[in-house]
Amino acid sequence: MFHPFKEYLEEQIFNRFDLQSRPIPAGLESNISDRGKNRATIQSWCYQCPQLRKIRYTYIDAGETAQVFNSVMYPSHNYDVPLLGIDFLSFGKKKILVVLDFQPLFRDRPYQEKYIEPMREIRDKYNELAQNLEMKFYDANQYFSKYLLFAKTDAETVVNRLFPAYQEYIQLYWQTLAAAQPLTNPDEIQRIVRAQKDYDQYSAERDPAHGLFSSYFGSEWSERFLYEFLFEDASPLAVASTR
Ligand code: BLA
Repeated sequence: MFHPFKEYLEEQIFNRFDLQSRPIPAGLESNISDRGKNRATIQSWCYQCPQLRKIRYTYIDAGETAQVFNSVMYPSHNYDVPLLGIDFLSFGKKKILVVLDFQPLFRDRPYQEKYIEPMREIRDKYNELAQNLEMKFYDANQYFSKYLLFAKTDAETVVNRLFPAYQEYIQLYWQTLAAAQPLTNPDEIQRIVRAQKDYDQYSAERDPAHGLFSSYFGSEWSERFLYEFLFEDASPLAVASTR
């Protein structure tokens, strides 16, 4: 269901950036679950380039039962640009949930004006994909922008609306990255290091996918996948943040 989205992303990053492979810890690149009747595969890819220190994406294919495409782009620490977050999920073809956002590292007004306001024009074109759904796992005010796409939708809308919206958001993201001024002040860079690490910690602790991964691949593998690959700058022992 989401293969064209993965292919578009690959075509974009391969042609636009001087990519280098970024290692994925042994055993986490892929897995196959043969529990019961439903075969599920998970596969991940990870790259880096001067502008983006971590580009990761994962595809889960459990046939009709589940299709998931998930990706995060982490800008290099000398850019305060938001992370690009993608989470497209389809369960049994009936339940389709899509989330796409420039995930802000900071919430102050100038940051918002600079990095989030430009999304507005695209978001307004795709109103049906911005449904203001309530978040059960995450806090919409942390690491989500007000122009995120977040919708429960159907297969037809995925093809006809989500795909063009996705392309527009990605193009805007490349423009944003290209226009960003690299930071040189070590204190400012340290602030980005901390903000991206906080994002990993927050995301690892809230991730609603843990149950999904565990059901297919067991809890031990899932824990490693979360803390050693997806959100590797999070610490599994850290006390839950209260911010
Ligand atoms: C929700 N994301 C979900 C759910 C799952 C995943 C299983 C719950 C769906 C449901 O309601 O039944 C799946 N999350 C994953 C997978 C990975 C993951 C497979 O991290 C990793 C491979 N989630 C993200 C990113 C964004 C994101 C980058 O990983 C940002 C765009 C958003 N996912 C997001 C949101 C929800 C969600 C906002 C709804 C959660 C809520 O209601 O609070």
